[in-house]
Amino acid sequence: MVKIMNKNIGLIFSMISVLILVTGCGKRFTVDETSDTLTPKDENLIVVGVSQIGSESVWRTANTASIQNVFTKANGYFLIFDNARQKQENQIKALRSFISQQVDYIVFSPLTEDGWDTVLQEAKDAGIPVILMDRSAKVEDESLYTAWVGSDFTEEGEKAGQWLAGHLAEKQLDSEEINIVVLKGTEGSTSVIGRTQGFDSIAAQYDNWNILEQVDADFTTAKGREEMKKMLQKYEKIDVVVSQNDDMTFGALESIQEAGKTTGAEGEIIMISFDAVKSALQKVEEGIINVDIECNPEQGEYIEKVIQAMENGESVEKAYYVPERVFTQQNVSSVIDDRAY
Ligand code: GYE
Repeated sequence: MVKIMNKNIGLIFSMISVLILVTGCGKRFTVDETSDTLTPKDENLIVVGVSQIGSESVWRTANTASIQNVFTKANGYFLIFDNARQKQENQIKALRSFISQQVDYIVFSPLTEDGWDTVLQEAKDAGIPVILMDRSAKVEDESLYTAWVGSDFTEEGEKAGQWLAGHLAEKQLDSEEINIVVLKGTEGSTSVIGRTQGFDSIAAQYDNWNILEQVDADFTTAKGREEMKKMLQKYEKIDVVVSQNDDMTFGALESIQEAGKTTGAEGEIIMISFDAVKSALQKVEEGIINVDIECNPEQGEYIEKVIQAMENGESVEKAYYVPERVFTQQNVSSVIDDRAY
């Protein structure tokens, strides 16, 4: 496993150790620029089919943009992009369509971890390498995909827990009873599994941390608002909200304000969020969100490096982790202006 740093990505990719050798040999197409359809003449564009989960969050939109910015005709690619609108059946349909079009590579972000063996076997039988992006797939046979590029979600969850432990110690609240609620994203997704496990592993070390409830709010603002409202009615004392993405945080903040409570640096409720999109970082700066655990959506360039390595007949690693940081009021100002999403 490799942690990718922006600076030395080229070096890392050239030093990649032997794991799997996949050749990107496939069809070559020419693109009819007027109609944007493919014609199976011999040309140099690499055809990449991308199945995206949906557009549930700001993070997801940034992730899509990073793919669309990299897989351009100017860079030598023909991109076939499909938005599955949060449905696994749509993703399976998209993958089958990529297979029948004999694309050179399939890139996809699995909605949840289960249920991919059959369609990935079909891709393998057709000789099309599959690169997983962001979330992962639990498959019986690991050779059903070539590589995965994404975040260390367990580490993200641990960072949230470690930050909370430090914060409570600083405020001399480490022997108080601390009531925590968790807004979870899409059930069964890699990001939720990792962030939950990571945070829970830290929570287990503190007897005074009391996780009241972990609810599914599907990574959306509307659900975050709705679920937070219910919990505020149910529990009199909530000290900490752990929200597994910024979009749910935005909804939760609305419900908290409506209930007449305050959050953040000087507030009653400690807000912990994930993703670190620009509008959330502004709330960190304003002291409304205490901490935002970054999840890096800009994965297109890393996926492109994997494809280039395969095109050159080089071996690639099975897993690539993108670099990520933690933002609080202390360090957030320097990054806000440059945030593209
Ligand atoms: O945190 C959330 C998105 O899987 C990392 O999915 C991704 C998550 C991200 O909808 O905002």
